[in-house]
Formats: sequence, C-alpha cells, structure tokens
Amino acid sequence: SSTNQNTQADTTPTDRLAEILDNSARIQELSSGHEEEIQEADDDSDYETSDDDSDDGQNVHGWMASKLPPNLPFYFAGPGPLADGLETTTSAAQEKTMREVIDLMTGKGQTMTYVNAYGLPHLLKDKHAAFLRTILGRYPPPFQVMDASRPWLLYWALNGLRTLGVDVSEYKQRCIDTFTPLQNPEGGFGGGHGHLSHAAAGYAATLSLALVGGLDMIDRRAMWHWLGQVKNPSGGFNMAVNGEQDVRGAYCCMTIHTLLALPLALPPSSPARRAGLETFTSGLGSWISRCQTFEGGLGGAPDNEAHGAYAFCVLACLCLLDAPARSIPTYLNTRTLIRWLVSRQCAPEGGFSGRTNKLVDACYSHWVGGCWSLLESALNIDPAKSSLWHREALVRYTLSCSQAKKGGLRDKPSTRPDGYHTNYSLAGLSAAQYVYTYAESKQTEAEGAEALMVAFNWSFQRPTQQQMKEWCFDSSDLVEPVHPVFVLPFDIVENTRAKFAGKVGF
Ligand code: FPP
Ligand code: K
Ligand code: ZN
Repeated sequence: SSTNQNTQADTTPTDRLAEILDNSARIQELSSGHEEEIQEADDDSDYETSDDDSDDGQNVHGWMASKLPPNLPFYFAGPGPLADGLETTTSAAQEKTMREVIDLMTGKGQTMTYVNAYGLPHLLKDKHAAFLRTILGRYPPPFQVMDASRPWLLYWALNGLRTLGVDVSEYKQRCIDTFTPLQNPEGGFGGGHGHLSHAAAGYAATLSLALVGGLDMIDRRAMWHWLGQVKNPSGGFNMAVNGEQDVRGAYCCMTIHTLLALPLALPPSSPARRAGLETFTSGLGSWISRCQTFEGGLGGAPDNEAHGAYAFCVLACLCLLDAPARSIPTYLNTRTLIRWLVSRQCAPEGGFSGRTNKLVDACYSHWVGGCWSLLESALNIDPAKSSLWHREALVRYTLSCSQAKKGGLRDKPSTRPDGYHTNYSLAGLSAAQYVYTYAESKQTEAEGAEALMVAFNWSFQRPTQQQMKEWCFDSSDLVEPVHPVFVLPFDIVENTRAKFAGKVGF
C-alpha cells in the first residue's frame, strides 16, 4: 500500500507540472504577436523589474513575475493552470477576452495613463458623469428600439450619476413629465407611451422618482391594486397581467411595495386572494426556494438555468421579507449556493460571469457582486474580518478593464459603454469598496407590523486606509455607498422611508 501511495504521489505532481508547462507555452503564445507593443511598453515602462527577458519555459511564475507591475499578483497576469481542450464559439471568445484583459491588467495594452497609487487607472468620474448625462439627452431615430426602456434609461443615468456623487435634483420636473404618460389608470407604469404596466418599468420608475424626489406623482392606491393583479396564486409574481412569472417580478414588485409603504394585505380583487393567499408575501419564500438549481445557483423561475442576474433578485427579495440570517437559510441551501456564487468570480479577469462556462461581464459586478453582502450577512460573516469573495479583483477589473477612456463603463474590453453597464459597474464597485451590514432596529421592527421594514435596517461603513490599500484604490476612486437591497443611494432610501413613515394605507 505504501508503494501505491508513492506512485500516486509521484504521478500527480508530474501531471500538474506538465499542465503548467503546457500553459507556459500558452502564455508565450498569448504574448507573441504583441512583441512590438511589449517592447514599446517595456522601453518606457515603470513596470519592468528585470532585464532578463529569456524564458526557458521552466519557471512560469518567474516568467510572469519578471513582467508584472508592482503589486500585481501573478493570477491576474496569465491564464489559470487548468484549461480543457474543447474548442467552441465560447472558448474562442473567452480566449480573446482573457488576452485583452491580461494586456490591460499588466499595463501592456493600457492607454489610460492617469493612475492611482496601485498603478490602476483612476475612476474617471467626470467622464463617466458626462457620459451618463448624454443618456438624459435627446435621441436620434435609431433609438426607437429603446422606447420600451424609458424608465430604465432614467434610472441607470440618475442612479449612476448619484453613485458618482453628482446631484440630480435638476432633473426632477423632466423626470415627472416623462413618467406622467407612462402611469396607467389601473396602476403601475408601462415602459413607453400606451404600454401595459410592467413590473420592471414600475421598479425603474419608482427608483427614478425616488432619486429626484418625485414620488408624489405615483398613485399608490392604484399601484397596490395593480400589484395585487400580478401576484400569482403560486406565491410568486408575474411581470405583467397575464405576463411571465419570474423572480424579477418578485423582486421588482416587492421593492415597489416596500419603498411606497403599501399595505401588506392583498386587495380583494387579486386573483391570488381568490386562490386563498392573504398577503403579498404569502407563499413567496417557498416559490423562491424552487428557483435554486442542481448547481446550487439561482434561476429566474423553477427549472431555469442558474444565472447571476436572477441570483441578485432572489437574495434581495428574501432580504425584503426578513432579516437575511432568517430568510436566506430558511429558503435556500447556502452551502451549495456559496460554491456556485464563488465560481462566478473569474481569474485572471477578476470580474464575474453570469453563469457556468460563460464570460466575464461588468453588469455582474452588481448582479453577482451585490449578492455578497446579503449572503455574508445571512451567514453571520463579518466582512471586515473575512470574506467569501475577492474585492481587489473586482476593483482591478472595473478600473483597468471596464472603463472606456472617453467615458462610460462597459461589459468587457472590445465592447462599447452604455448606461446599463455604467450604472451596474459603479454599483458593483461600491459593493467592493464599502462594508454593508444588517442590524436589527427596534423602531423599524415595531413599525413592521403593517409594512415591510426590514430592508431599511442596512448601514454602510466607509473603507479604512488599510482596506483601501488592500483593495487597491485611492480615496478619489471611491464612489458613493449604494444600498445593497434597493440599489439606490443610502440617503435616498432614508428619505423615502421617512416620507411614508406612518402613511401605510394611503
Ligand atoms: C443572459 O444574457 C441574461 C439573462 C438570462 C438575464 C438578464 C436579466 C437581468 C439583466 C436582470 C434583471 C433584473 C431586474 C431587476 C429586472 P446573455 O446570454 O447575453 O449573457 P451571459 O452570457 O452573461 O449569460
Ligand atoms: K452578457
Ligand atoms: Zn452585461
């Protein structure tokens, strides 16, 4: 038996070494064709730490270390040690993206030269703000395809601007004017003129109006009635009357319900009430439970593929129902969820993918990055002491790879920035920069008898000097804190809570 063990012990490291050597060839291949740029960059590079460019393929970490900017851990500078040989459209796209990311991370392909103390491009706040302001401007005819997304365009731009520290109160009247024709007499908002009310449009409209202090234009009683129409007898929510049922509906509807402090009881006209449910939360946790898949991740509806965007909707919706430490472990298997969620953080990219075997994308900086504070709170993990995820990696991806030099943030290198990716990259950056914690407050608990108040129990801690150093950003790269459940600035959430305090029942 001891011979067998020795054989095992001998072959495993040999196989590993073969893999690493294979990958060393892959790294050389990745850098070849870029020799001119490398040479050029090396000539005036601050990063060069060794004159020895020779690479005998034997010491891959040594090779990488000789190329790295100071402070850049090796795992951001080369492909991971494991790769399978299956070639698909996705594997080709992955290879291209990884190559572009490595060039930006290591500085070889980096053209943003205004860098912070850690050699990462600064957050280009003024340029991103200017980019977001153009979204609030006029649109040429090709943008007709965006007509159903009017509320979203406003939300992404206004929330992104506030996350960058820009005051948006000047947009109040225009915002109200935009939403007036979108609000329907039967309650809720459509995405464009003449459109039926829709959960996503209502969510984006409510958040936008909260951002500018324009919530008074919402007919809360009509909204309560409409929400009753989309509450499904299953416990979940439809996206529209007779629309599809998925967890976006649950998160969007319950967010609207909470922010507007609507009554918890279902209206008498609600089809769910006729099916025996009494409140908006009846059956909701159990329906959400069914969205956890064999991977441990969370899909949009029972039997759907696990996906990061829906994972946020699931966790945030559970955090509207009760304290995370109660609602999350009650309805989800947190052990398998952790495994799936940690697998979303990509190396060397540092950002997140939305699902298994797919590519990094900066919108998941929020959809996945926003899950950590909720899940860590559910597990009583103190993020100041230990963490389930790598904040530095997300900061590196955001600053080095997701920023467009002319303004706006983008999905990945070789894509164009847009309002959606700009807002959610910035929200993700805030998740990496702040510690968000849930703490029960007696006062809101007492009020909670009528409306759902638990989601107002979150607070934020600004990063310490030590944390900023660990996570690689300067104070000028710090964004504003974004609420982990409502995805709004904290002061907006507080103003909204205070506005409707004691007004449950219209
Ligand atoms: C796949 O796109 C994307 C999805 C299946 C989910 C999209 C859902 C959201 C963005 C979230 C909605 C949330 C609310 C609150 C309305 P893809 O195949 O292009 O991307 P992938 O390759 O990254 O999966
Ligand atoms: K994507
Ligand atoms: Zn995206």
